[in-house]
Amino acid sequence: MSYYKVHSLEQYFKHYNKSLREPRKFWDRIADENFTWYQKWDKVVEFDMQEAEIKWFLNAKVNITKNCIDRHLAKRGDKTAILFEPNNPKEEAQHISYNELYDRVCKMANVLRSQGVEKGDRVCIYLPMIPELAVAVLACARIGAIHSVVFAGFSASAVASRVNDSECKMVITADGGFRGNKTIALKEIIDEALEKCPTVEKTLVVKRTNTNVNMKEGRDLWLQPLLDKADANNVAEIMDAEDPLFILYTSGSTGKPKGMLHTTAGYMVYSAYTFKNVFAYEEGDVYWCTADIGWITGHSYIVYGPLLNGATTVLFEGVPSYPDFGRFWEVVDKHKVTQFYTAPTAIRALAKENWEWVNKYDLSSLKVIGSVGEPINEEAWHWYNDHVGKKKSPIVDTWWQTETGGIMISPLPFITPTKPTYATLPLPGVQPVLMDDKRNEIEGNQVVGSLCIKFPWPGMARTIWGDHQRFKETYFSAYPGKYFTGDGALRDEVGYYRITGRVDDVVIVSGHNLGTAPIEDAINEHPAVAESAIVGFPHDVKGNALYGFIILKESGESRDRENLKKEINEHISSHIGPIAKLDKIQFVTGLPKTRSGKIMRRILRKIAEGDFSNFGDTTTLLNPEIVEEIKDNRI
Ligand code: 7RM
Repeated sequence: MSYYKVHSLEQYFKHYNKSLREPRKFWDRIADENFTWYQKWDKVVEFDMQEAEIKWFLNAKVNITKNCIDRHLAKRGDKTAILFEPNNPKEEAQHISYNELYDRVCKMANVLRSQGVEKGDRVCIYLPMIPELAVAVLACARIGAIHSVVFAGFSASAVASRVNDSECKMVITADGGFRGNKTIALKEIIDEALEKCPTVEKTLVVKRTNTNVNMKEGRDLWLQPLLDKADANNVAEIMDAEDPLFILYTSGSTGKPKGMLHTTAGYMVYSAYTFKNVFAYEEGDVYWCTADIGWITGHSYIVYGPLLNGATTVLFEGVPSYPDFGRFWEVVDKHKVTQFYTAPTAIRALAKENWEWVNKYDLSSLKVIGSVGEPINEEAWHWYNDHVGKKKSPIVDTWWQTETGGIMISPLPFITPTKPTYATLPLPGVQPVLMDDKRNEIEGNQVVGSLCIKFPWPGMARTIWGDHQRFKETYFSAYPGKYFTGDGALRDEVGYYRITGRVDDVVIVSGHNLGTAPIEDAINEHPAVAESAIVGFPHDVKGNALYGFIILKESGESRDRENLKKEINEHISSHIGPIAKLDKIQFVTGLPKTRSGKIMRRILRKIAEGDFSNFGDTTTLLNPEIVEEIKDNRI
């Protein structure tokens, strides 16, 4: 029996139990049967969860790009690997076959080597969502260079701090990038960043927007002429299972971003296995994840997971609102997309618009639709289910983190019955537990607690670049011997998990623990409300009280504000209880969000407290201007 694919609910439980009883045998079999190795492992896993030391597939030798590309060439050489859909719908889509991807990655790998990049060197990739981004990532992996993709929306100072933290030797960028009706001057941002980056020796520049840029003598090189001269064959570097594959920065709760380090073999096995199962991937599917490769979702589920399975993966350069709010659905229709994976923030933004934008297009190719990045509220879940999935394509609400490398808790489509707002069951190999304040494991169902994982899985991050102590303290100290996710969750009567949000989003009002997510859910159901964020602020009597920041729908704009406030509180009262009523309600036109769509509650909390002095690390903030507006109108 193969463990690579789960085919039924009964089999899910079989595989799950196998992975509990014999995790080594379970992963051994998956790794053995589905990848090509130069040399197999001596031992499946070795770990010390107290010291945060984890190793998988010890002493195995492998190259992830041989598994993503080379091994598919015999059977799928002409099949489309990457389907590039440009920002401008009038620009032609590009179908890059596996053969062509091989050529492009080999050439790029040879260019990197000829420019002095060696195994173990760090390369910062700061590119828009164009094929060169995926090619650069894979070329690094091919020669054993550690890629550090920085989302091409970060500011110069954010780039500089990431480049310096991991001492990158090279930056790969573009003259500019297209995003909706804007162009972004990427090279200019890099020029500014590199004034403070002494370790960078070379930058390679892709031509995308044809804007004029400064090329610094001795440092900056146009990429295309180098590629034109490069050899289209490249012998992949033989990597140890635990050699670093990439660094990806994720914002910490304070100060400096954390460079999460992922290694080679475990990440490969885990991203491939989870992709296959969570998206019920079958040969011939056209899979589309709308994330940016600058986030972990793009690493695992645009590049590595799909290519490891020989899939066709759509790479979309644009945004959901350009040229209009039908773009996502136009692309699904145009390329007959079978799996569509996006974030609740995008779903909510589109749900605010007329659903005619969806109905204009034929979405009948869709089989599975997914959600990732934050808790999906009930209203958005239903909109997604009704208008996009047409109640026939299951929604996979996938819970995971940059740190976990791949999806951890999610329904398996056509196997696990879905339940709105629930990520449902752990994937085989994943052992979640809920912990109480006294650090005891909470047994049984219908319980809430802090979400931990009590056994290692292959895809987990191994350390924070340059700071193992911080890795240990952040993830392995709160509950000794367990990985602490930082999220809270509830387990319902059948054992389904619902992620309620970061544990620090819990507010204690008059001694009651209130998760802000369910309150936001309730508020968002009010017909006049588009989106909301709730935080606690100190209160003389209650200890804490609740402050609500609320965005109205267009239809709510004309309503009397005082009446609306009353209605919203009555709504909360009847949905959750009077204890969850808001003391203060401020109507806002936007919420401070990270570039990946997560609300930065830390900033809202400061504003609610009336402390405007130090908002901490705001480099990941997408819309700094909204902070000023919210501050000015604070109640
Ligand atoms: C993949 C990703 C991780 C944090 C995580 C959660 C939240 C992600 C869900 C979710 C509820 C989900 N990586 N989160 N997915 N919360 N339901 N399906 O987003 O490192 O950027 O963020 O995102 O709080 O800890 S991430």
